[in-house]
Amino acid sequence: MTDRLHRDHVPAGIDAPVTPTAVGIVHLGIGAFHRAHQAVYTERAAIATGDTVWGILGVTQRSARVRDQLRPQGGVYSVLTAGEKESSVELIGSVVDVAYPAEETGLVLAALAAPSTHVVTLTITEKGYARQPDGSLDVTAVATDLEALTAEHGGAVDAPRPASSAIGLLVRGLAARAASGAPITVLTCDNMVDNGHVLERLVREAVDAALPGAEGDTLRGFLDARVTFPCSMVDRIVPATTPEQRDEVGRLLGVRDEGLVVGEPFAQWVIEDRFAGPRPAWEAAGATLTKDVAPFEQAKLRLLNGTHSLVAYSGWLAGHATIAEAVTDPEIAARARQYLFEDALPTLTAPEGLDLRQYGEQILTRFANPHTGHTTVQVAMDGTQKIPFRWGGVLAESLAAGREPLGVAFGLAAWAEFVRRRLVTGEGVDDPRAAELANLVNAADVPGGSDGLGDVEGLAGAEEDLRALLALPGLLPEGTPDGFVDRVAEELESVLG
Ligand code: CS2
Repeated sequence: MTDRLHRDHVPAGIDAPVTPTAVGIVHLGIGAFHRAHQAVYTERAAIATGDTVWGILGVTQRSARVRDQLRPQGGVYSVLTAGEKESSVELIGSVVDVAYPAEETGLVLAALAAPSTHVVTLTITEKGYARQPDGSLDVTAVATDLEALTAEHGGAVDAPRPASSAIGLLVRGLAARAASGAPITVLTCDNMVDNGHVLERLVREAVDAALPGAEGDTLRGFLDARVTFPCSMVDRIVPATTPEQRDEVGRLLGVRDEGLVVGEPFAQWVIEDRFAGPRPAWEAAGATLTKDVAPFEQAKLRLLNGTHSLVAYSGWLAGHATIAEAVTDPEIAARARQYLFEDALPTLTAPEGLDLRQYGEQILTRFANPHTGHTTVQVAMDGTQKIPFRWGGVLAESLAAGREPLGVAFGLAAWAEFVRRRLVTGEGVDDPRAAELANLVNAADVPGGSDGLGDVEGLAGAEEDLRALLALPGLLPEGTPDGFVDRVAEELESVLG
């Protein structure tokens, strides 16, 4: 089978995808998650309303892979929904094209400035925000884009410098748009507390760094008057697609789909209703538009993502390749429940109409779905970026209320031991702060040649490394007492099993 899926020859027997008539959305970070989530809502909203002006220009920052998967297919791809009992495939046409800024920055800047574009969405993951441990913008990480912004200021340049960061690209695009002053909404869909405000602050810091003083006034005025940064909560479990899944769907469709993504049946999107201009009718596809996203966002981050991380680290240490396997291990399940129901749940205020206990149970059931194939290493990546948002609030608020969150302590011990063991064995840690982590772990252990377990140096050595890792700036909430670190250290034994 050599034929490739394409917009112009869709296989028979399957609903044709939408054909957008304009680009209304620029999406930064077109990975699997966006394609299985916001792009699906956009597709279904177009089907429900008949409004086809909300085509998406996807932007892939790190490599040209997604562009090379989707451009030859005219942007069309399929979504495999992998349920407990049955699976289904649907075609999505809302993505019109994908651009790779290393080669096509001009295309993206033009789309961000175009009057037909009304919304920028982002799924660039926590690390994409170029934040320092204290939360402020890491200007060195976006330096080349800030220099380009300074150079571009005062008019479009013929050949814009390739953008090297998503935040930098966004700010340069907003600057290009400020010339016409057309309103635009910047909607982040990443798993961060208060995500819209975080992004707005970073954008403003970038503007101040590149255009300090009066030359930045037009852009600042544009941001004040014409740009909004709503918060949102997104939810759907979307693992990395495997070659086997591509083959399976290829057989089903009769054509090869290099852009296939896989997701669980559940999906949720809660969006703060604060748009600067027109937007797709995402509510027609099941999204919730609300004044206050915070309670939904907190419940999701603390209950779902927090439990996910705990299951990933402890599951990987126990030898489980997938989340589904890990969460059905009785010892890990007990710890997941401890974290969910004893630590996290008491720190939350239920959003209207949501029963948090049921929500927690539903999360455990979703994790146990074996058909998504979500791996523990995938969820374990970028721990330093995720942990503060997932466990930080639970930890600080529990301690302030006089409770010791033992599930959090177990999770942190599992994270530290995961990091130590990956470093000792030479497997490495997939984390933007991996070099700092390696420096913290006792140099004598790395690279270990031994069997890579606690027995490389015994419990005492593991504890020393754990204490060093927990001292990483920005990991634990400020003011976390030493007594709690002792608690985490006490959990090491159970983590080591
Ligand atoms: C996961 C999330 O990889 C991770 O860290 O916790 O990607 C999770 O699957 C999604 O947030 C679910 O909506």
